[in-house]
Amino acid sequence: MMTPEQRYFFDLTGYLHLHGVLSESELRPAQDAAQRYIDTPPDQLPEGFRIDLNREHFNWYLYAFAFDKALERLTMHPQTWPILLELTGGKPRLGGGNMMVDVHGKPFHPLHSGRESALRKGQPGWRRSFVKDGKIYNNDLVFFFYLTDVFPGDGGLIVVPGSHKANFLREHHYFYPESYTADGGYNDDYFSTEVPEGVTNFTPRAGDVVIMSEHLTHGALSWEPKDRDRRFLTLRYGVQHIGPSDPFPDGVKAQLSPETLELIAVRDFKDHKEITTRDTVELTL
Ligand SMILES: O=C(O)CCC(=O)C(=O)O
Ligand SMILES: [Fe+2]
Repeated sequence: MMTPEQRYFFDLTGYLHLHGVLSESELRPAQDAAQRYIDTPPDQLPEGFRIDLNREHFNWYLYAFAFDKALERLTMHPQTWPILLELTGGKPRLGGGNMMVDVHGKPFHPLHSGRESALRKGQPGWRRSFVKDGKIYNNDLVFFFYLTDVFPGDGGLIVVPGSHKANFLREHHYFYPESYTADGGYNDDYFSTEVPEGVTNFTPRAGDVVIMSEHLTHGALSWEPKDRDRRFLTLRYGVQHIGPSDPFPDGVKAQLSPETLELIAVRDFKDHKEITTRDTVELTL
C-alpha cells in the first residue's frame, strides 16, 4: 500500500524519495557486501557475475543484488515491498539488479527515459502507466537503494519532475544543450553540475531509496567529490507477464533464495506469485 500522499506525489512527479528506509543493521551489511564485490578481483568472482569499469557514466557491478543476502533482501524490503505491489497491480517481476558506482571523472549522463526512447523509435507502448480504482499502475520502475551519501553540490541523479506524462517530446538540446552530439549520441566530453529550472537533483543519504518510473526523464550530473564515490543498487522491476523470460545467468540464479527466484520469474498474467500474498517476505537461507 502507498499512503494517499505518496500516491499524490508519485502521480504528480513520477518519483518518490523515501528517507531512512534501511535501518543501521540493514545498511551496514549491505555496504560491506558492496565493498566486498568492489574488492573482488574479476577473475575470482562467482560464476555469472561481472564487473564493467568501461561504461562511460559509472562503474558497473552486474547482478549485485545476488552477490550477498544483505543486498538480495533489499529486493523485497518491508518498506518498499507494499509500494512495489501496489504499483505493479500485485504482479511484480525483478528484471535487473546491478550496482552502479559513480566516480569523479565520469562524464555527465544525459537526460533520457524509457518512454522517450520508445516514442523516438515509434514503438507501440508496452510501457504503461495509468490510474484505475484510485491506484497508480506502472509496469516499468526503478528503485535506487543508496549505499553512500550524496550532499548538495556533489552531483548525481537528476530528473524532470512530471515528464513521465509529458505530452510533447523533449528535444535533445533542452536543459543541457551540449550534452548530446549533433547526431543524437551522448557527448562523453560533457561535464555539468548545473541544475536548470525544471530539473531536480537528489541528495539521498545512505539508506534512502529513490523510486521512479522509467517513463520519467532522468540522468546524472558529473560527480564532483574526488574522495567519495556514489554507490547505489539499481533494482529494475516490471510486471510478471512481460519478459524477457530469462535475463539472469545460471550462476547468478544459483545464489538466490526461492523467494527471489519467484520474484524474477515470468508468469502468466492470471497467476499469483506466492510471495505477493505476504506483507513481508523473509528469504529462506
Ligand atoms: O546515475 C544515476 O543516478 C542514473 C542512472 C540511470 O540512468 C539508470 O540507472 O537508469
Ligand atoms: Fe536511466
